Amino acid sequence: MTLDLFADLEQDWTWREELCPGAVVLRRFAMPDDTAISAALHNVTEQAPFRHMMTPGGFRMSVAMTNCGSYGWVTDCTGYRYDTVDPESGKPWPIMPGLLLKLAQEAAVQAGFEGFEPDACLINRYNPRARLTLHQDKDERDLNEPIVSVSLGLPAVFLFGGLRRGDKSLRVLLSHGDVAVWGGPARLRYHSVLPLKEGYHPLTGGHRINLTFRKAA
Ligand code: MD3
Ligand code: FE
Repeated sequence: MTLDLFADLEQDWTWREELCPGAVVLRRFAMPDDTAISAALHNVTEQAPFRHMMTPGGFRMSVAMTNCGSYGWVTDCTGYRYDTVDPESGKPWPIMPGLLLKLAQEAAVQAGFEGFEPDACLINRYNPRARLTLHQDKDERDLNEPIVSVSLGLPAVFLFGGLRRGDKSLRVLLSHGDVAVWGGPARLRYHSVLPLKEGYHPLTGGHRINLTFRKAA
């Protein structure tokens, strides 16, 4: 009796929330590895520091970004693309840490996407008031491949829309350790992140970090 009770309690550290067909949030899935993830990220950002990129429209992004993996997502006055080289250094992006790759693949399997082999990890850093305006992720070559997102640090309100820009959206709070996976019928849904509220998190201080694992090529 007592042993069964402990078995149930031990399974409550993570749970899943289906947002719609093809999109699921694995709550706190990354939490057991958070310090190791943070250490791996520090190593990446030493080689490829966070920077505020420019949109093709001439705006400086409020979210600071960098990448690891064979490909990195970049934006400049000429447009959006995936590039094997960091334009700031002229060097290849840092290697995707094995721990991060494993986490993304385990999350993909949990969400029903077997055989996910991400070759790009976009790393977003939100300061207070930073936000991401409504967009679709469609710069990847094969849109049948899912995307896995890992949220760390301060929570953010994520707006999960439909397949058309004007569709009504669902508000989802993404908190420390939450992993979202979307693909299939949800792959091209519009989404945005509301301006980050000020706060303090023991792992990230005054920031929110979001990692998105993609198969770019
Ligand atoms: C999209 N990042 O980098 S990922 C991006 O929190 C990006 O930094 C956001 O959008 C961030 O392109 C959000 C979380 C997410 C979760 C579920 C989704 C994005 C989704 C479901 C459908 C489409
Ligand atoms: Fe996105």
